[in-house]
Amino acid sequence: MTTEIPAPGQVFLAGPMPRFGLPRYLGRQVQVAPDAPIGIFGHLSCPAVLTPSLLAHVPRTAIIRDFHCVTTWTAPRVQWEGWRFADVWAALLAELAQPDVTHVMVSAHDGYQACVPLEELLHPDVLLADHMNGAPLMPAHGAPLRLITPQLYGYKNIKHLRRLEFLPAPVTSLAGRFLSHPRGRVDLEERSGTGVSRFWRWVYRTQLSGYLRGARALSERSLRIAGP
Ligand SMILES: Nc1nc2c(c(=O)[nH]1)N[C@H]1C(S)=C(S)[C@@H](COP(=O)(O)O)O[C@H]1N2
Ligand SMILES: [Mo]
Repeated sequence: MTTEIPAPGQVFLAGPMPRFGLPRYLGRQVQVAPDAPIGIFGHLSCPAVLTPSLLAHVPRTAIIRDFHCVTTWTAPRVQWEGWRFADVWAALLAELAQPDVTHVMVSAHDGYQACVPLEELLHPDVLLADHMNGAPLMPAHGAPLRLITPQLYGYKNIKHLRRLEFLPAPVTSLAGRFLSHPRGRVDLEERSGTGVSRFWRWVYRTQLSGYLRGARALSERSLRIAGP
């Protein structure tokens, strides 16, 4: 939800939502064709693809939600438009999925990936978004299509969607557990899978201005390389 008070341990940012992420990915500005299919793999009756022409059969929807990065910044009232994941699931994916599917490994064109519980993906706020604040999604924010999971930290809001892999169990590496929680709920402050999740707000808060400065520099450089 959008609120006057930020979520636990978060601070509101003034100005437009920054482009953000781990430095490794921020330096890689990818250009993806608008009609690039999204591959669907894993525990399915057969591999499949999601394409714009298939999504055209699903009703569109829009939401306004605060966007929370685990490093403690919150962008207030961001508007997203696209398709509710639950509608896409019902119309196109549920009939393909094996009954044991509990998690989805979501991969991006920049090499980023994150595992998200299916139960969280089916939350009515979760969108496959192709528009942000009334305009087509920019490459900087994950064009052509990104996942928006407002109830989960930014690290589960995967940009530049490339593939979804349906799984019967979660996948998290040791490094992944350090930097992210297997679920990542904002209201429960699930910042990290290390067992001392809330503590991380203090670590991130002291570094936040440096993270934001670094992200701006890397983004500007990669956007210059990608060209207008
Ligand atoms: N493909 C991809 N998706 C990603 C990331 C990334 O580096 N690559 N970073 C994540 C993190 S940590 C955050 S906070 C948000 C930032 O989204 P923004 O760049 O649109 O602000 O994207 C998330 N999704
Ligand atoms: Mo983040």
